[in-house]
Amino acid sequence: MAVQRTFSIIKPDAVAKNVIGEITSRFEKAGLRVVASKMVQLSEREAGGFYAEHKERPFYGDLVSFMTSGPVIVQVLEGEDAIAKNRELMGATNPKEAAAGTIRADFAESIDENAVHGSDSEAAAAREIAFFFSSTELCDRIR
Ligand code: IDP
Repeated sequence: MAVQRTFSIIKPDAVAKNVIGEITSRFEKAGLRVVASKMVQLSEREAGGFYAEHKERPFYGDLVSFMTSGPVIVQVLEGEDAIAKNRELMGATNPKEAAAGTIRADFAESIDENAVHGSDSEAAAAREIAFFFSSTELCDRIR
């Protein structure tokens, strides 16, 4: 299995709940390593651009206002099969359907406030990492 990088957001609901460390700890325990991390307050323009693929969906406006409602932690995670591994740790989009023990089952309240984002493909990971991080903010070869 190849070493990959994936992009993660700890969303405003989880930051407000003070579970940044608990969520990051799940990444680490699963063998993923944080290679970039920062707290940011997204503007409407940034949140809207990040979720542009959902522009026509009925929940787009609510999603943008939720994502700008408070600070988020954006991270790049690295490890074997990182994209799929992170999606597995996150659980289903709707926390009510998320498997027991997943981040969304344990920390999220609803489909629109669901604690975390994670890239769903290599193309998405590359686009999303570049959206938030410059190359000098990504740490290589942490051993
Ligand atoms: P994902 O975050 O599990 O990859 P996506 O389908 O890419 O799910 O949706 C992006 C985000 O949009 C979700 O995490 C959730 O916050 C929000 N969302 C998706 N579907 C709905 C919905 O039906 N109602 C409200 N919000 C939704």
